[in-house]
Amino acid sequence: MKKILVLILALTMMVGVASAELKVAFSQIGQESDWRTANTDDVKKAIVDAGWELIYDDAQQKQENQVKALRNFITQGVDYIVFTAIVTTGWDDVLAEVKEAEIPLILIDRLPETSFGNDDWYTCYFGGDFPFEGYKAGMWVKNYFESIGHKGDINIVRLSGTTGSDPQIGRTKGFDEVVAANPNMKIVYDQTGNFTRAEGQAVMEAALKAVPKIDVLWAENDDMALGAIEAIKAAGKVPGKDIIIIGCDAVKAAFEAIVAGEMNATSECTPLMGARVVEVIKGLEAGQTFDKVVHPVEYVYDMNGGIVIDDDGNVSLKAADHINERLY
Ligand code: GYE
Repeated sequence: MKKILVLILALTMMVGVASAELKVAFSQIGQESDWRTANTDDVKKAIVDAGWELIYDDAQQKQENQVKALRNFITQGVDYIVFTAIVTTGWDDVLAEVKEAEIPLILIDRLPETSFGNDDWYTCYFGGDFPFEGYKAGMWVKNYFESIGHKGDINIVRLSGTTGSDPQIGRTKGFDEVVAANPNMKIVYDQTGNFTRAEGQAVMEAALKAVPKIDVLWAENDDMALGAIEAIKAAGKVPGKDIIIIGCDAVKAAFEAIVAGEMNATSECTPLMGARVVEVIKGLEAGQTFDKVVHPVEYVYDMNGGIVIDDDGNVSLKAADHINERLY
C-alpha cells in the first residue's frame, strides 16, 4: 500500500514537472544590426531564465527560411511561437497553419500583414511605433534647423531599411509626413541600406558622389548611420557638422558617436522584448488576455537635448546624460 502511494506521488510529481516545462520557439530574422543582436540575446535569455525550453531559429534574412522554421515549430508541437516577420507580406499560408495547429502566436518587433480580415490569428504584439519614430526624426530635423536659424532648403539623404519591412514602411511614412508639411525639407537621395553598416557606407558613398549639397542624413537605423559616417569621412567631410546625422534605434554605438560629435541624434526603438514575452506567456498560461498591440515608450536622444520632437511639445534628451544606462 505504502509503495503504491509513493509510486502515485512520484508519478504526479513527474507529470507536474513535465507540464511546467514549456517549449517556446522563437523565429528571428537574422543578425543585421546591433539592435538585432540585443533583441536576440534579450529574448533568448528571458525564455531560458523562465525555465522553459527554447527552440531558436535564425532565418539569415530569408523569408523562406522563416516559413520553414514556423512549419518546423508546428511539427515539433511547441507550446508558443514568438515571431518577428522580416517583411510584412506573404505569410497567409503559414500563419493559417499556425492557427490551425492552435499554437499561440506572440508577435514582437515587426508585424506581419495577413488577409484574414480579423486579428484572432495572433495573441498580441509588442514593438516600436515605427511611423511615430519616423515622425519624431522628421520633427527633430525641422526643429533643429529652425533652432540654428537655418533659412531655405534642407537637402536630405535617406538611407531606408529593408524594403517592405514594417520598420522601413512605418519610419518612411512618419518622416514623409513632416516632409510633406515642410516644403523646404527635400529628400534628394533615397535608397535602401538594408539596415546594415556595410550597405549604409556603400550607399552613402554613392549619395556623396551623386548629390552636390547634402545637409542631413536620415538613416532608418543607427548601423546604417554609423557605416555612412565612414563614407562621409572618406569623402573629406566632417560628420555631425558638414552633414547633420540622425539615426534610429538609440543603440550604445550611436550614443558614443553623438558624444564624440560625429552623429547628432537618434530616434529610439527598444530591442528589449524578453520581459514582455515572458509576461505574456505566463499570463496566457493563467488564462489572461492581452491588448493586441502595445508599444514601448521611446525618446529621441541628441547632442544637447531640448529640440521639440512631437505635437505635444515633448523634447529630445541629451545622449551624454543617458549613455551609461544603455545596455546594448
Ligand atoms: O531598427 C534595425 C533592425 O525591426 C525595429 O531591425 C527593427 C529594426 C531595427 O535591423 O536596426
